Amino acid sequence: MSEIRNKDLWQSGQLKIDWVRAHMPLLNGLEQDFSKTKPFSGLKIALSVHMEAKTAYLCQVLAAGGAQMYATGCNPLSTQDDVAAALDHSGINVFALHAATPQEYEHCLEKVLEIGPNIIIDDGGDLVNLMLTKFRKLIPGVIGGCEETTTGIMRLQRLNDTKDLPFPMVLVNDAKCKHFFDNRYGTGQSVWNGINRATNLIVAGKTVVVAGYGWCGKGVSMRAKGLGAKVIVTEVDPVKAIEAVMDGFQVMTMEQAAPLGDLFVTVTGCDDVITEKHFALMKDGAILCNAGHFDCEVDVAWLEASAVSKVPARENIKAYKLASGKTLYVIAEGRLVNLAAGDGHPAEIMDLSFAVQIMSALCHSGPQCQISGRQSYRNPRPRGHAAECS
Ligand code: RBV
Repeated sequence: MSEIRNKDLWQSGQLKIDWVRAHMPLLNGLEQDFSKTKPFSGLKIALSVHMEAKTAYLCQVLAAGGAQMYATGCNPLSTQDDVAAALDHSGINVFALHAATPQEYEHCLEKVLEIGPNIIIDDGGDLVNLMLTKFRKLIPGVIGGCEETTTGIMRLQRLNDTKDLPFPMVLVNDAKCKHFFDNRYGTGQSVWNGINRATNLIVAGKTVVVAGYGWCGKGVSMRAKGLGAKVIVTEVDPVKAIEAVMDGFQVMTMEQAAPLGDLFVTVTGCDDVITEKHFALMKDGAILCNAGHFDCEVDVAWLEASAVSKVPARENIKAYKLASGKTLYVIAEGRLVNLAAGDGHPAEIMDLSFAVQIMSALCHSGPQCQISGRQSYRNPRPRGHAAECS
């Protein structure tokens, strides 16, 4: 039933899953419990999360709990085809293709929804959005769901405000055990891993501009400083801007930072953070990337339309030569660099995040925790497991 690029890749994917499994003790414990208690027995779960090894293991733990799993990715570039093949090989329905076109990406989301899920596990909000547009007739079968990330929560909040959210969603990102660690230390490490793998350049001595000083921006800035960069933060929220100053960073507007930066990282969750007016001010050779959930922060569309030439500079890096004669480099099409040019957050971090995710899904799984209504829910306290959250 799966739709993946190449089933023959499964052994390489299996090695990746085996490695992370050995570093995810919370999920190991849940897997053991679930194989006896089967809390998701009889329930269909549709999952849209970055399709790499830790996510594959998450799917296997939910399946060990009795869930019928239907899994897809949540970004065309974060899907790893060998991992998708290994997950399929383990008997789970997977619909995910690396470098999917927008049509293929939506098709995969449709495949996991058309089975009529009871629980939705979403990262970024695409699955819920499609459920509410193309699959409304299946809404009565949905008990509820969970949302992994800040951007998805912002989308849910808008639906909740207009009373258009027809089932409860647990906001996993709001758990302290999620955003304190995943957003800050996870993003802090994985973004630099992605940038370093993509560029193979020294960070020490470079001027790095980090746009956004939320939990993710804090982590990216802290690790840039640790690698020896001169760090400039741009931040529109005045309180967070003061926090960045107190943490020892230079804070200024993107207009002021644009001519100074060697490397730019956007991590705001907002649209159009770096646009034409900033490109015009940048140094020849500046490198740009994004770590926010969607590829809307760096205006890559403008570069695509306006560059006089665009050529690959290295795997995962494209060089845009502008009419002014300067060249700007964009990593991974402006898609989230830690997953599109790396393997995502470290296993121990995702162990914590996915344990919270599983505890949240459990809230929808049985009569012991009935929640109803048109509402999104702050993360609940887990019952009797190690993943303490707020
Ligand atoms: N994230 N997942 C990974 N599976 O390797 N890495 C990061 C992984 C999640 C993280 O929890 C964040 O909230 C979300 O991706 C952004 O899409």
